[in-house]
Amino acid sequence: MTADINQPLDQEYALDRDCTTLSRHVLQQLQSFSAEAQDLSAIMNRIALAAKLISRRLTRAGLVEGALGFTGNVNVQGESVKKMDVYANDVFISVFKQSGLVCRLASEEMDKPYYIPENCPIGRYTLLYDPIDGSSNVDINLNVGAIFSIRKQEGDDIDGDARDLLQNGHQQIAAGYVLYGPSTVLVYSIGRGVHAFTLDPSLGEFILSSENIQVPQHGPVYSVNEGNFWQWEDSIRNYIRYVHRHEGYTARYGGALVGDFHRILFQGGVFLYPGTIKKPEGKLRLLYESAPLAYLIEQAGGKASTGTQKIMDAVPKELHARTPLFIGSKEDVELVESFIEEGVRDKKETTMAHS
Ligand code: AHM
Ligand code: MG
Repeated sequence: MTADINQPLDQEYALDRDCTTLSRHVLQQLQSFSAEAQDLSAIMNRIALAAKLISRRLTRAGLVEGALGFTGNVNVQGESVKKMDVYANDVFISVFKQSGLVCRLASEEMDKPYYIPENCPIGRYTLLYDPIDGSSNVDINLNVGAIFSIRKQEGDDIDGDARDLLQNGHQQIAAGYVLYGPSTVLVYSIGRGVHAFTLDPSLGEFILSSENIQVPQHGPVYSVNEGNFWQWEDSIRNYIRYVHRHEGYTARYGGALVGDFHRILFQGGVFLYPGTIKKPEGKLRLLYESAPLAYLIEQAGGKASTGTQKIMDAVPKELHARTPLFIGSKEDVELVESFIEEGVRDKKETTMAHS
């Protein structure tokens, strides 16, 4: 029998791969041990800890007292709050206490940002997050996620109104999400490509699983809640009619943005959450959902649009501002945009004809 000359190399590769943890990857990416690089690496490490805690609770949710169901309260968005929303929201706050890293946390679940005063003299960062995205999936054991974004604080925010957060998506210095699926996956970018880490439960560590992810320029999937068809503008209805009548399209919708986005990131296609005639701003929140995912998709070579403008350029009027969202492969987002442009043109012509 001949010796397998590849074995030592394979082993070396496997070892190296297993050692590529999230915090090490951030430092490698920045190619520096500067204070800022250490901060970002430490912030990502804390987010990973939050993800592990939430993942642990989710995997045992059916067995744990008080993990499932509603709290009976309604959040600032007017939505019924789930117990898991509260738990996950608090976990993020807890992991950043006494860290010296993050001064403010702004979340979809909280009316106003949460300040950690002991961190503020040195922690000039703000974490924006959606602690459990797709929480209607929680009670039925389907995939959910978390979305996060990091911005640098500008000014002293003496009034505590966090006005400096009302800026476009280019102010983000990092963004990512956690997908709680059959395995727990953390995807992040610090403006140097998009990378995925899978939680290895035996190590309790997120290990690099895909580096420099690029979204295909076109994919077969369109992902949208078609139950809203009756409420949409004609432009979106026309787009849906188009994909129904052309070969090569397939629908996939999981009711949880992170899962639907993850599929598109890896396989291409487009996710749509349009506004309706009555609610043109749609459902998804710019600061906690759309802008972080737009940051990621642009890093992966894709596109994110409100229909008429790049998500990254959109400026929120308030912390909980919403925008329509069309995100994914470049060609597929552009196709949706072309229907919206046509709709705008048709409206203008009708108005002119009536004036
Ligand atoms: P949530 O953050 O309150 O869970 O709401 C966001 C979710 C997204 O994950 C998902 O894409 C969408 O809402 C589903 O909404 P709908 O039930 O209207 O299709
Ligand atoms: Mg959400």
